[in-house]
Amino acid sequence: MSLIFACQDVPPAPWIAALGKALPEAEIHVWPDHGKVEEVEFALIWGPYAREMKRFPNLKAMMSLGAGVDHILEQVDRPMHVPVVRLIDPGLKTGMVEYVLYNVLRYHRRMPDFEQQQKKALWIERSQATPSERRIGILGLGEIGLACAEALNRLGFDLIGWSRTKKEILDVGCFYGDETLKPFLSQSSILICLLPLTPETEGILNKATLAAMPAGSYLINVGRGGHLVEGDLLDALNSGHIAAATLDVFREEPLPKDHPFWRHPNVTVTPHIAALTLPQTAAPVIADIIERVRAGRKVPGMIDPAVGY
Ligand code: NDP
Ligand code: OXD
Repeated sequence: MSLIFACQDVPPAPWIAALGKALPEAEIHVWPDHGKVEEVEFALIWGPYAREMKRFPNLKAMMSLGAGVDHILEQVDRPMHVPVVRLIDPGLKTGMVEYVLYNVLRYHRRMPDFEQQQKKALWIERSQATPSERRIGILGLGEIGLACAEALNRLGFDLIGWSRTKKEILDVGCFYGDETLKPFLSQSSILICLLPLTPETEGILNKATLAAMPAGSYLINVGRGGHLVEGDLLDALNSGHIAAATLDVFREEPLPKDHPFWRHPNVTVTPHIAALTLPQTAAPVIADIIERVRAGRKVPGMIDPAVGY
């Protein structure tokens, strides 16, 4: 059995080492090397390589190197009969929880105000809210949204979440379906986007939905750049309706040097690092997926092409 590692801008050496340990019997090739085409059964993909996988007649699964699979599904000329699997990786989840907690606490404790004050040597006390007085909305209550909700709950925040299907989660006010989106947003004083990018969620953070949020609220987008209509956010920031935004993902990555987000005083930009997929935690997950696919067992993270995630 051989596995192709086709991942853009990801140094392969640590992956070869970790995958070699988790899958001692596998032959691992780094794209464009692929050995004998008929021996390739699995592909690990990050970037625009799904269409290239048509050349492998015995391919059994295309695995994303991350939680998102938009980079695979957008390639409609990929081998459509081959299942697509996302990673449900404990290390990735921990990284996302850390990033979300850090940024929620930064806004909750008004750190951007103090950062601005320090620039002018201003000693000004500001009002403080308790976590229970702060209602936080999470768009997407999947693997990562739920892990963030649990962590924020432990700090005592007042939580609401929005998903496609109905949910009941202890201490989280659950909304589902398109018709509840605006009521959900109208209560989210910090909004965290943890949706997958699909035709239904593309551009979901736009003029109308940002306007539905309370005046002076905050946005943290860690889903995908395609969720956000960038000009609409700039307008909402410039009018003061949205107080500040932390953006980890962008329509164009790397974010172009002349993009206004880089220099906007109320925008924090990070270069798609909310969580990196780490070889040491992901390799055992990948080995488990391969074992399950080969045994014909249920595979966690199997994508339903009909819903797009
Ligand atoms: P999951 O598939 O586990 O969860 C997705 C959630 O979004 C589910 O709750 C789902 O609802 C909800 N959802 C999907 N479509 C809709 C819709 N049309 N309307 C309402 N809710 C919807 O994904 P993960 O939690 O693992 O990951 C989420 C995303 O986070 C990834 O797709 C990726 O884009 C992003 N990500 C970003 C990273 C970064 O470094 N910036 C790192 C890792 C992930 P339901 O539960 O009803 O199915
Ligand atoms: C992911 C990501 O989807 O890092 O895992 O964006």
